[in-house]
Amino acid sequence: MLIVRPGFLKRELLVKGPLPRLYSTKVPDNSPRAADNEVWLEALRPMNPSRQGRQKYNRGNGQTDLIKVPLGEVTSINYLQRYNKHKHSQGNFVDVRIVKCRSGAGGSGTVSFFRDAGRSIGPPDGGDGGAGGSIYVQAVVALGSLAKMKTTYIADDGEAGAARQLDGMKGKDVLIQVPVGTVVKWCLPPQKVREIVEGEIDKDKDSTLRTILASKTINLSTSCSSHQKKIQLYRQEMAESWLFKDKSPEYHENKDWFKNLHKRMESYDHSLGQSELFYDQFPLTGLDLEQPMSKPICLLKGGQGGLGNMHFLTNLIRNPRFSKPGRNGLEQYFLFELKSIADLGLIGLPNAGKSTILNKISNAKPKIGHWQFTTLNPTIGTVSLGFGQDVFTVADIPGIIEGASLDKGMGLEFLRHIERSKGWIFVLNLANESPVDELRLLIEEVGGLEKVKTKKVLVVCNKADIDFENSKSLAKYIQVEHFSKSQGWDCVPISALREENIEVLKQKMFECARGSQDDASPTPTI
Ligand SMILES: Nc1nc2c(ncn2[C@@H]2O[C@H](COP(=O)(O)OP(=O)(O)OP(=O)(O)O)[C@@H](O)[C@H]2O)c(=O)[nH]1
Ligand SMILES: [Mg+2]
Repeated sequence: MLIVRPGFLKRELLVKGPLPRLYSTKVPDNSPRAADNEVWLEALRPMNPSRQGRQKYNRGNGQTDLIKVPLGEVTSINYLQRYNKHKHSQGNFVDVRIVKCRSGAGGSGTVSFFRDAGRSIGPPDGGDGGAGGSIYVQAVVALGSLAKMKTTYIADDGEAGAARQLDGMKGKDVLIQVPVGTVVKWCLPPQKVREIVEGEIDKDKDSTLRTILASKTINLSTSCSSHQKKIQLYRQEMAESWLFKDKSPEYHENKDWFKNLHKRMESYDHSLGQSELFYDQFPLTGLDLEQPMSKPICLLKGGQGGLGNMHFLTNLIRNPRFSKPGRNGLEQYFLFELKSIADLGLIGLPNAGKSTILNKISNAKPKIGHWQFTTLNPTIGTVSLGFGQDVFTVADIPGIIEGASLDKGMGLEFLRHIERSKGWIFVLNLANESPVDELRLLIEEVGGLEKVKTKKVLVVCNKADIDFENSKSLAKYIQVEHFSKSQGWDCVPISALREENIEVLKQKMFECARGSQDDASPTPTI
C-alpha cells in the first residue's frame, strides 16, 4: 500500500518518470500575433496516419496492461453488508464510505472579434476556457470518523473564455478532509457491484456475497510504466473537437486551410490526451493516509480549458470562426476506509470484559453490559503510566465469536482497526468452561498463528475474582499460562471489575506497545 507522508504532492506520489510533453509546443500567451501563432502551429506535426485511426484516448497503445482482480478488491464487503443489514449503526461512527467524485470539465474557448468605433470587425480576441476544478484529499487530526463525508463530491467546471482575450475562471476545487488513518482506494460503483452480484446469484442460488466477491473477477486496465501497479482511469471521449460560430462545420471541412489546421490540432489533442493518461492513474493498492498532511493531494484532476479563436489567427486564417471545447473531467468512485491506529488492540469473545478493562486503564468510557455484543463500534483509549510518563493507545473492538471469519456475529470487519496495531491483547474469561480453548478459537478466527505471530501478544485472564477459591479456576489459568508460554507470550490474571492486578496489566501492556515486531515472540508450537 502506498503510504502518504506529510508534504507529499501527487506529482511525487503517483507519477514517476518523465512527464510527457503537455503540448506538442507552447501555445502563445494572450495577445498572440499572427506570427506567434504561425510558429506554434508550425511546430505541431500532423499525426502519423497509422495513429490517426486510433482514439485520442489511446487505450490500445501498449502502455496499459489488462489484469484480472477479484471483485472483492474493488468494493467493500463491509459497505455492502452494512447497507443491506443496517446492523452496525451506532451513533455517528462511520468507518467505511464509498463516494462519487467528479472533477470539473474545462471551459470552452470563445469565438470573438475585436470591435470599436472605428472597426466593426477586428482581429480575433476570444479567450481560453478556464480549467475544471480538481478533487483533493487531505488527512487531518481534527476528525475522528468519516461521518461528515458526503456521498458525492463534484468540482465546478471551468468558465468559458470571453471577448478581449479574457480567459475563463478556473472551476472551484473540492477538498475532502478525512481522519488520519484513512485508506483511499479506487472502487467500482456500488450499483454496478450489486448488478454483478445479483447476476451471479441468479446463476447459482447457493452463492453468497462473500463467495461471489472472492471468486468473480473483473478486468482492470493498469499502467505498466512504473514498478507500482496503478489503475488507468479514462475520461469520457470528447463529443466534438471544434466549436464553430456563424459558419457551419461543413463550410470549414471543405477548406484546405482548415483541413491542414485540423490535422495539426489532432496532434495537439493527442498530446493533451497523453498527459491526461499520465496523470489519471491511481495506485491499485490505494493511498494510506497514515499521517496528518500539510498539503492535500489530488485525486482527480480537472479538465483543461479549450483554446479561444485568438490562437488561430495566422496570415492565411484572418477570421477564425472556431475555437476548442474544454477537456472533460473525470468521474470515479472511491472507497474511504478508516483504519484507526491504536498501539494495542483488545481481542476477545463477547462479554469477556474488554470494555471494562479499557474503562479501568484509560479515560475512555465504552459501554459495558452483561449481555453479548455490548460494543458495536471501536473505542480508543489513551493509557498513561503516570505523570510525565509514556502513553500508549488501546482499541476496544466488538467481540469475536466462533465463525466470525465466516461473517457470524459481527464478523471480522472491525479487525481492520487493530490491523496496524503493534500488539494484540487476547482477553479471556476465566469464568468460562475452557479459556484455553477460547484462546485457540480466537487465534484461528483472527487468521491463525502465523498472522498472530506478526504482533506482540499479551494474554489477559479476566474475571479472576469469580470462583477464586475454586481450584478448578486456578487450573484453568495454569492451562492458559502454559499454552501462552509455549508461544513465548506473557500471561496475566486480573479482575477488571475489582481493579485487581490492573497496574501490572498496564505495565505489561506498555511493554507490548513499545516492542517492535523484531523482538516479537520466539518460535513456538500449537
Ligand atoms: N465478575 C467480574 N465481572 C466482570 C469483570 N470484568 C467485566 N465483568 C462483567 O462482564 C460483563 C461484560 O463486560 P464488558 O466489558 O461489557 O465485556 P466486553 O468484552 O466488552 O463485551 P462485548 O462488548 O459484548 O464484546 C459486564 O457485566 C461486566 O461488569 C471481572 O473482572 N469480574
Ligand atoms: Mg465491549
